[in-house]
Amino acid sequence: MASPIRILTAVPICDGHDSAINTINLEFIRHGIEVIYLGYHRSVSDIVRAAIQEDVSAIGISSYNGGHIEFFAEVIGLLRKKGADDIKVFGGGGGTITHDDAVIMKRKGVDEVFFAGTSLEEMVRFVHQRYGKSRTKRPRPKSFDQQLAHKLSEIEDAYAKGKRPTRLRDATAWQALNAQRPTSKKKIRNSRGARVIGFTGPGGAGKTTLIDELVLRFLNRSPKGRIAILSHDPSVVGEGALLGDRATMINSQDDRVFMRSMATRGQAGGLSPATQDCLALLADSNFDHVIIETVGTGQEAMPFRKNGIVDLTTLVMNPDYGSRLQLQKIVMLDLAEIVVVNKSDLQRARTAHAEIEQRLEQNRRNQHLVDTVAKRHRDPGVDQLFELISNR
Ligand code: B12
Repeated sequence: MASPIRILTAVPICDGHDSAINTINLEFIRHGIEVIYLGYHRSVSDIVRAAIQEDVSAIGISSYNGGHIEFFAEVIGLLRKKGADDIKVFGGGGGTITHDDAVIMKRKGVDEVFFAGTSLEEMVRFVHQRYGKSRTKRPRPKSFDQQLAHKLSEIEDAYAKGKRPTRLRDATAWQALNAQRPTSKKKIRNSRGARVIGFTGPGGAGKTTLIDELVLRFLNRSPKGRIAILSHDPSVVGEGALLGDRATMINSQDDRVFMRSMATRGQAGGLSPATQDCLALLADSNFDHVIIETVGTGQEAMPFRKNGIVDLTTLVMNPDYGSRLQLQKIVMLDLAEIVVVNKSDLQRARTAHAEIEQRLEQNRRNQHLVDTVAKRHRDPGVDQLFELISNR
């Protein structure tokens, strides 16, 4: 089995027409494609950075507000400049892109432009045919991020073929490359280098928004620091996946943040078969912190238990977990060092805090309980969580 095709989709800057791409994304994932969705109102540099870090085969742009000839050309130009012209560009924009425009766009390097009336089936077929072949001849990476992205793909590809990757073979070269990178690392918590912080919790608790707010604080506090995020979303029937965390992460669209989205590819429990090796590579890569986010998990999940893959575990809860009895069943309440009640502006949050506090007291483990409202800028609860994570 080869890895699924990975593509990035986005809507350009100053454009809020996302309904078309939302429909197209769902059709792609139903047909085995992994789609990293960046959201709307996205700049050329955000799109190219994400495409390189995610090591996608192609970028699909949906453009309705005009300026498409220039925008598509700028994406292609920046990909070339960054040595990533193996990443192809295609897209559409209904009737706003004329046939004459499309001729110019193709001359400038766009693979294909889809017009009004094209069936979803036709677009899926195009992606499978054009981007389905494995990319054997990769360009020589021009940057650290590009090299890292290629290596993460190698690990995922090896697992897709049922093998464990042989990445340790060139570990020395990797370490030498790493040594050239400046780092502001102050804390070395483990032999691998970076501190690995795990975030887990039920779907909809606000993990992604919370991580994005923590990243903002990290970037402000460490003007030269770098952070990596390994984010997971579930694969669906048909083996595609909508990897949508980037669309929520606004502050993390920054050159000092390396983010990689992973699909679970059939593994239960919140992570992918390749997670552990990918995480080890990131932890070896001179980031100050590595954040790992699981998919939304259930009561019995213990995603980070295996081989102590994280240094610190944070469980993010929604105040609406049901009755107090439900708390007894959530295994991570016994294991997490930090428990966050996010959305603490909701009516039930005070009761939730009291009930979870009582539940944690039974453990006698000195666990921390923090209330946050991640969607609120400068939330004091998120500040408190950031200090807690930074100082532990
Ligand atoms: C729905 C819509 C809206 C909705 C958007 C909702 C949303 N969340 O997306 C709302 C009402 C919010 C809206 C707002 C505006 N809109 Co409007 N909108 C449309 C409309 C009617 C349909 C677009 C659409 O989604 N079509 C459905 C898709 C599935 O079909 P399609 O467009 O034919 O696309 C095909 C292919 O191109 C392909 N495709 C499309 N994208 C991609 C991407 C990839 C990767 C691939 C493979 C294929 C592909 O898929 C389809 C296959 O058949 C168009 C008019 C039109 N008929 O195109 C105007 C239109 C795009 N809007 C327009 C305008 C002006 C606006 C506003 C500025 C209006 C205003 N003054 O406020 C705002 C701006 C919004 C913003 N923030 O950017 C103009 C743009 C004019 C231009 N560029 O020259 C249009 C053309 C209407 C018009 N004739 O004036 N709009």
